[in-house]
Amino acid sequence: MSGLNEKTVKVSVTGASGQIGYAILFRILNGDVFGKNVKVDLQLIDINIDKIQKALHGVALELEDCAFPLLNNLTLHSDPHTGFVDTEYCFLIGAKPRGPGMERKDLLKANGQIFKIQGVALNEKASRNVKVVVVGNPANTNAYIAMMCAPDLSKENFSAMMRLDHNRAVNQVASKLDSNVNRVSNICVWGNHSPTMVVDITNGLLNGSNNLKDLLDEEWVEGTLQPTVAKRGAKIIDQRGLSSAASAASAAIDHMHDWVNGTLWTTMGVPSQGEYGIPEDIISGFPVNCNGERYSIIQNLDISDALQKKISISIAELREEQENIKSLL
Ligand code: NAX
Repeated sequence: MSGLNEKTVKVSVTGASGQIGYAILFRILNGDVFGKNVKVDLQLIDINIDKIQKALHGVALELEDCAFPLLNNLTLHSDPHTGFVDTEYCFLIGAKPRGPGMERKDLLKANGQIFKIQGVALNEKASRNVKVVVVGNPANTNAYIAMMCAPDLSKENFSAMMRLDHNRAVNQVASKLDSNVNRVSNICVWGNHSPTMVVDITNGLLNGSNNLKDLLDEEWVEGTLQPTVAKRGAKIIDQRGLSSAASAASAAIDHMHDWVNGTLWTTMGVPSQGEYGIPEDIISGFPVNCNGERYSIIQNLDISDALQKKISISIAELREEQENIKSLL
């Protein structure tokens, strides 16, 4: 008896030969998202350039060499139309990096094209219940583009990764309070995955009952927590010489894990339906809970005027990004 049940899930990963791809695949096949008894059909996608496809084949050799019992089938692709066939869980990681002299809006357009093609391919080929998390930057707007290019899928199938920002905030708070991350809950990061993101501890708890607002002074929250989270990516590039990869992969694992298995409270970038005054279809960080099937935005939270003002700045940035890619849709 293998101990494995009959369930097999179909998972697609784009940008699979990149840094984050290299860090995430081994975790997926270790059972960190779907559990230790669920087999995985893994569809890896990267661009059609010899060097990159060769690297992808190299990654595949390593995956085979791990002898993961959960690996049911492994296929390699350069076309999302083949890589997304029947996919149920999709990690959209691949994106163009910002090149020298490239403006943010040029990057938006270049990556917008990628996510347009991928949205169309998901619309045609993916399972109707596919869960998509976009990691490739600018993640929120890329997720918006893919969502808008997949009109036959529910908008709820699409999300952007804000979990790295969330995890960074939780870690900072736990370490400030000399506690453990699993004792800190109900923190959220609103807005865009960019330096305008807004860390919100208003409803945060320590040990499930002590309000973070009573334990952390406002000066530290504003002057240390918020900028530390907002500038963490830049600090990692400065120190490591490369952008965050394993922590980003870990956050994507957490994001999908909680969406699939359920959670009482986390942050996901999901399309607004007008909640908290955020315009419809903007993909913003929201506090959500998940019941194992679907996520729900947590409703009726108190938002102070000061917090609302900061969220509005991040939402204005997202609207501007949408404006920049309007011609693609
Ligand atoms: P790498 O440059 O190491 O890898 C990117 C991979 O994507 C490459 O293998 C490339 O060939 C592939 N790719 C490019 N276009 C593609 C396409 N059309 N289809 C399939 N694959 C394609 O970058 P990496 O460090 O892995 O980062 C990937 C993305 O994640 C970047 O856009 C990065 O900015 C973003 N990040 C997002 C984070 C978040 O919190 N949302 C945090 C980490 C990371 O910065």
